Amino acid sequence: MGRFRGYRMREIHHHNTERSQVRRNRLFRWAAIPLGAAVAIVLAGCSQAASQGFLPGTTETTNHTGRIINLWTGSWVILLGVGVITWSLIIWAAVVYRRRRGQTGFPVQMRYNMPLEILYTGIPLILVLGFFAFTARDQAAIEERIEDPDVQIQVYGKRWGWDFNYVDEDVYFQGTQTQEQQNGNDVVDDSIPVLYLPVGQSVEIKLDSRDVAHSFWVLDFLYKKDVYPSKSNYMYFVPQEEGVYMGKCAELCGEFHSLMLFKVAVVSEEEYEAYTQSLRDAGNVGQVGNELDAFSTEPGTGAPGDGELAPEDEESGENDVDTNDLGQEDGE
Ligand SMILES: [Cu+2]
Repeated sequence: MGRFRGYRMREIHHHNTERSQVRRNRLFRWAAIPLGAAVAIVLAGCSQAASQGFLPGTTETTNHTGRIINLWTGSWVILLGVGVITWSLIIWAAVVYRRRRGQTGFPVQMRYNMPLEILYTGIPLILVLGFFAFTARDQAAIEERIEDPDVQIQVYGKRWGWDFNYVDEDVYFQGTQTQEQQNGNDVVDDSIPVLYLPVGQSVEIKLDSRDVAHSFWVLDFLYKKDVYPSKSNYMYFVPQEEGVYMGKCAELCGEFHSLMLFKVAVVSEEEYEAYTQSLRDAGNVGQVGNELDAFSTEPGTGAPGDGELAPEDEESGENDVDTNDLGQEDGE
């Protein structure tokens, strides 16, 4: 049976050589559609948004964003190339080898084609190794420690807000949870805590949590990092463009996680000095410490927080509690 069928197919093929020539020309016309679409997408890429793969910010937002955008768009270009080739081959095979009128059963089966199998194995291997190498290269550059940063900031994540210690200036800001508008679906803009950074200066951000795992994510910086209790993480970068950038907690941390917003204001050196001075004038001198850690403030733990927050410490007079003083270490 099988041999007979194979014979019949070859016969049909032989008689139809001329017609299949015509068909092949028609096929090229069909192939032109996906190719044309791909070219259109590439040409549309001339717009700013598309040329950076629809990522927010610009290549100059921080000293890392150009590198991140290149990795992202470069990966997409290669993967779309693979996609176009693969989709074209699938469509081509489906059209050329479709069942013709009068054909029955299976066509001749092909297997153990060494060159093809080497190709199938080799190309993905090269792609995976390539992506790995470029990712490792960029990650190493982004994570590289700045030994002597111009500005040191300590960020505390807490349910559901942020505290900012300006380490060199010895001042601090305690944020609260972002407020929702009473009528409407938006938040009260003024209630979002703001971290100020001077433009063009190298920054080290030390990340700590008072309670659960959070994540510090500035959207336009194209980078986020987990914020853990009892382990410090670090971020190093140079903000290069003045502006106000939205940030949010990127780790589901509880009921009001969605309101754990913040902003990063990248400002001139003078504005930065003026801002930290305003904190000093408001009495926010010193550093917010770990005394407000959710674990150490549990009653009866005997942790360092207990004594400092207890109102019976009358000598110092520091503890006639005004919330701004809570958890403030002796800065001087
Ligand atoms: Cu959070």
